[in-house]
This record gives sequence, structure tokens and C-alpha cells, in this order.
Amino acid sequence: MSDAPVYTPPAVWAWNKENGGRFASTNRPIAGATHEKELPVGKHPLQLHSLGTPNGVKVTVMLEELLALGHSGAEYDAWLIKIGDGDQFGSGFVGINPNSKIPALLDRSGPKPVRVFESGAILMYLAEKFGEFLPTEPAARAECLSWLFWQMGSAPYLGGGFGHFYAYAPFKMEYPIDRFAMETKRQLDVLDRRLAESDYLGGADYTIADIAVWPWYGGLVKGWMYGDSANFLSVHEYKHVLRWADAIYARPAVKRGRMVNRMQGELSGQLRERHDASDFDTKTQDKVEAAS
Ligand SMILES: N[C@@H](CCC(=O)N[C@@H](CS)C(=O)NCC(=O)O)C(=O)O
Repeated sequence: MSDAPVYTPPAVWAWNKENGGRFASTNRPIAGATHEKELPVGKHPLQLHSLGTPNGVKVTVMLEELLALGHSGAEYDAWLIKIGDGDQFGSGFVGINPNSKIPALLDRSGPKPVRVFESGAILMYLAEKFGEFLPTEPAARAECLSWLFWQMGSAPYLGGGFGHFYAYAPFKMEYPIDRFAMETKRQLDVLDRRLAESDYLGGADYTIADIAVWPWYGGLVKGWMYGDSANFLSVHEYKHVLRWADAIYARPAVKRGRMVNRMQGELSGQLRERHDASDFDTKTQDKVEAAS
């Protein structure tokens, strides 16, 4: 077993602000705003406040897919919420997401603005608003929503469990890495078996289930997450997941959506804020920095 220091919990937990973890300065045991800050408002009906993490990418991919289908009502401003700087605790952001996590959407197209938080709720809201990527036939709809909600329940074991202890904890501990690696591999096997029998998670068609699952599990098998985790988890074993991940990544809207609110990787792949479709050609970070 591991040689990690032995920890005996005290009778009552107390907040240790200097716990050494990657998110020690971000995470808090209390909810609510820490400071007053209004959110900016752009020219489009949909105002997205987000960051290019897997949870954020789901929504920007969905919006780019809707725009690619010709839904001009899906035009959006994507504002950056820097979670490392605590932007999610500003009063304006807490007003649209009391849970202080990206992504959060404000739909200003109607007489009263509608706030939507939780990426699964945002995907369903947009799918229903535009009548796309969510089947209406009851059995197909049930299958799609089952996989959508599977993602919501499963990804915290991948991100908050495996990813946290494998990549972010201040020291490596065998017990949690082993436990969450096992669960992550089980989840990859669940997906692999499903994708052996159908092209997409909901069946023959690409739906919001794929849009939700791809940034997490597609990113994992493509080797984009948590250092050497693809090798550690032997992701080459999940051939159907790899085939599905590549098919989705081949979609132009997915490539665009993955660039929005992105703050890491190649500068040409980062469109930190998106306020117009032309921004992909003119406002990527390589061009912004060259001009300044
Ligand atoms: N279940 C939520 C998860 C959202 C989430 O965990 N967002 C992270 C970034 S990927 C965040 O905002 N973290 C900031 C914090 O924990 O303070 C969803 O699907 O929208």
C-alpha cells in the first residue's frame, strides 16, 4: 500500500485553507457571493458565462451545432469566468448560478430573462428551444436522456475522483487513485459496450447525450486529460469509444466549440471570448497577442 502520511480525522472537521491541493484557493465549504460584480451583457439573445473545461465545452459545442444548422436564435456571447480567480463567486454570476460553477446561461430572448445552470439542464433547454439533438419519440428520447443523466452522475468520479487524485492532489495516494481508476475503467467499458451496438449513445443519431459525454470521455481516450492518464488507463482497449470520439471530433462545430473560452493549449486554438462568428478567424489568442 501507499506510504502517504496517516491521517486521523478530528472530531469536528475544520477548514484548512492551505491544504496544498491544486484548488485550495478556489474551493470553499460555504456557498454564496464573495464580492459584488455585475455580469457583462452582449448583443446576442444568449449570454453564456463559462470556461473551456469539459463542462463548459458541452454548451459551446451545442451552440455551434445549432448555428451550423441555421438557428440564428442560437447566436451567443461567450464571456469568460476565470474560476482560478474566483469569478464564479461574483454576485452577478451567483445570481444566475447559485452553485457557483460554470457553465451558466442567461436567455434574454423573451420578455423576462431565463437563467439556466447545470450543463445537462442547459443542453436540454437548448435542445427543446430549438427542437434539435433530442428525439421526440418516447423510446429514443428515454435512451438519449438516460445517457445524458449517466454523464451527470458518472463524470464526477472521473474528474473529481480519478483526475483529482491522479493529477492534482499534493501527493500521490494509492488508495484513491486505485479506486477511481477502477471506476473510470468500468465507465469506459460501459461506453464501449454501448458504442459496439450503436454509432452514438442514444442510437443511430448524434444527440445531446454525445455532446455531454464527449468532452469528458472522448477527451480522456484522445489523451487530452490528466497528463499520462490515457496510457495509465490503457484507453486503447476501448476501441468503440475511440471510434466514436474521432467521429465527433471530425465535426466542424465541435472543433469550434472546443476553442471557445479556452485558456490552455495552442494559442491559435484559444478563443477566450466569443461575441461573433467571425471571431474564430480574427480573435484567436495568437492574433490577439500578435496585435498587442
Ligand atoms: N454538474 C455541473 C458541474 C460544473 C462544474 O463542476 N464546473 C467546474 C468547472 S469544470 C467549476 O465551475 N468549478 C469551480 C468551483 O468549483 O469553484 C455541470 O455539469 O454544470
